[in-house]
Amino acid sequence: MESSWRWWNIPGAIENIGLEYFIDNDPDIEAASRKVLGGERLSFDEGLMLYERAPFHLLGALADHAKRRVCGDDIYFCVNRHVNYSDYCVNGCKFCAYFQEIGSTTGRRIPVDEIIGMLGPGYREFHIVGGCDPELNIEYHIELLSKMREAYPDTRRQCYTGVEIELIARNAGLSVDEGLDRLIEAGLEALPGGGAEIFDTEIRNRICPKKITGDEWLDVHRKAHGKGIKSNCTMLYGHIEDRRHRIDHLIKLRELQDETGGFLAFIPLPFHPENTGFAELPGTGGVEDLRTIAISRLMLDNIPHIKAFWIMLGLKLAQVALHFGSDDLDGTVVEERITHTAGATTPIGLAKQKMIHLIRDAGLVPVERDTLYEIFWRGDEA
Ligand code: V47
Ligand code: SF4
Repeated sequence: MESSWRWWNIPGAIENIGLEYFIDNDPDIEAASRKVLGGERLSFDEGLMLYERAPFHLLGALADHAKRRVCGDDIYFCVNRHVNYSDYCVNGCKFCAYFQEIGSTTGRRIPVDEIIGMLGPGYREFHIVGGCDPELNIEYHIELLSKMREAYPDTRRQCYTGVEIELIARNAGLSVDEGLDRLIEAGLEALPGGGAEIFDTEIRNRICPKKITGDEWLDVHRKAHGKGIKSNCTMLYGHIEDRRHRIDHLIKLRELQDETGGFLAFIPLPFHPENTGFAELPGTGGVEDLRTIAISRLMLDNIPHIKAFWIMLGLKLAQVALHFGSDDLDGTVVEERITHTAGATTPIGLAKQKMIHLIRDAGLVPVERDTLYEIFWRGDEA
């Protein structure tokens, strides 16, 4: 399946491929495309211009080029399991269909031993997140982390968004630094990327006014990186923000990455409106999803991995995204409640063999990884 032919490797590639088709005789698009091909960083204006105006196939080809520079034909996946330990949340974000008011009787708050019973052998990662539930104190989380480590020492523990870390620390009367130290000591190995939403203050105040600010979220990750803890980052798009807010968000992530180098992967999350405070919004279309993945790859020239989270994109679009700048399908997941309560129709849980098949079917090479991108198996090996 693998072919060594790449249009950008041909001398004068842009001209050869048909300037009029790809570049559309637009000197701005041509100049920005040449920057990408030359490995130069895009500015805010260049990013926004490409996002808005670049022909669809050009944007995809540029992102694919940038992706291949980092990892060639490799596409990563992880045999992982998500657990949402509590639905209760004090933040009540308007875009969230998942949370339950504290005190309601319909939520689920899972005792530590029950979570341990839900896990099992064979996973490379446990991805543990939940609502901001003040009734679960830091001792609960310390017990959870240490019991996971004891029961499954070889499975990576990627737990708690920056938003949860801040709440867990504050409720224990600790600083974020001290809270992180306690959790790391108990077995925390990496932070997932949730809670970033959109950093722009005006938009953030309208979609999640009670959540920590964008700067505070970035600071939790800065502090974690300073302690040698790697993390992911996300962006929730397709609600009331526009493309300028998205480019601004990507640049803020890029700046922190320049400072710390601690982000492993970026995950763009398309908004699912069902059962949320924005149920009247239409949600994103597939073309916008692919354009967003592509521009993320182009702007985030210092974050190695861009995930196509199949749970939110749908399996087939996630597979196509592997040709638009994504190099990672996330994982088998097993249980995911946040998007499914908001109307995602993807199956919950995907077997490893199906993931391998999807990647191969895209003409690419499946590579099994853990949270920290340690590699266990490559699909081109015997
Ligand atoms: O922070 C909430 C988002 C995030 C909705 O780090 C919604 O590897 C769409 O961060 N429609 C949690 N999105 C999920 C997340 C994640 C997922 C996969 C991998 C990783 C990783 C992280 O889900 C929340 C929020 O931004 N979200 N509600 C909704 N209605
Ligand atoms: Fe709570 Fe997270 Fe939902 Fe916001 S997105 S209401 S913080 S569970």
